[in-house]
Amino acid sequence: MKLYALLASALIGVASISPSFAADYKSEYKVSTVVPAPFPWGLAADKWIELVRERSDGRINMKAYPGTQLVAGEQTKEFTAVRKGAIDMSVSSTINWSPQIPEMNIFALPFLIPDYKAMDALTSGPVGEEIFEIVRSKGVEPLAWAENGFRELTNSKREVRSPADLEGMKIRVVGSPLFNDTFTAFGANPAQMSWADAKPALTTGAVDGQENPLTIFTIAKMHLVGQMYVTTWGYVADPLIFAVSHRVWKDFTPEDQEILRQSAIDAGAYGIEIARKGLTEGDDSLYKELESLGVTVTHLTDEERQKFVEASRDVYEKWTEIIGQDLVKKAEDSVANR
Ligand code: X2X
Repeated sequence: MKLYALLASALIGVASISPSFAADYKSEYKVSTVVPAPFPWGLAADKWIELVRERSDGRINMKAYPGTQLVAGEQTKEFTAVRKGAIDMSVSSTINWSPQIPEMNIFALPFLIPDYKAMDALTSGPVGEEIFEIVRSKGVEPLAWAENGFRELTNSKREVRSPADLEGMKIRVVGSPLFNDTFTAFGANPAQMSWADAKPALTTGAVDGQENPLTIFTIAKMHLVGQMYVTTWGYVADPLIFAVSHRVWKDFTPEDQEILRQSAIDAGAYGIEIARKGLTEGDDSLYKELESLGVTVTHLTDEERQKFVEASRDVYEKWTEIIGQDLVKKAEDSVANR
């Protein structure tokens, strides 16, 4: 008995100094995403997985599960599953987590975020820190930001330059009620559905349009399901968060936690770069690509954009209360001082 105890404590000693014995790691960690590679979102997740594998010498094995298949495609239930440990890790849109974390709606406040600089000022400033604190307090470790992108409006009916053009149009929106309010305020007829249901609905014409970053549009080939009109208005941004459930996070050694975190930061930087490719002043190749597909791309003038800003003002006020006035003020200041 004594010998066993000695042996056991010797083994524990070895375990604490040798990382390969460090812990009882799972043979696979499941990483939830909505879209896979070659969407920038999926590529960012793949990069994270690859970097962690390399840097841990293969000890930490992660695998991407796109289509939010771990929650049967119900992307607004992803956060709860990560929290409970049904999902180990994820690269997630703030939109999909906002039903459980009201503060996450901050990025979807209509026209809060005018440009990429403003998006960066939010994610890498006090707003990002506060959001991470909230996520952490709910049992999920946030590691880094990546990006889905600015969400632009597309439809199969006509060019949209004003709320009047949107009148009565049936638009697929994502699962946060804020999107319903915003599109109702624009005069459209919003229909909430998951990403899995969106493409069939566009194909059959059950809905006329949708809103998503343009990388999603081109890679999903939405012009082939009749989406021939694109309006760039940058009305909301969609950042992504790399996260690990505390259910598994606590099992990693501090060294391995650092590998997971730094790899997420590096994969996030890569993800942001590819999410913006072709959509910047210096490189507008993605807009050109859309035009070459026969898609009408309408860039709103400041005046035209202002009409949408005014139409959504009440929604902004209403949701400021839900998100929290202090956080919204913090965000407005970050944007103003970017
Ligand atoms: O469902 C969407 O539109 C998507 C893929 O952009 C998100 O998950 C937020």
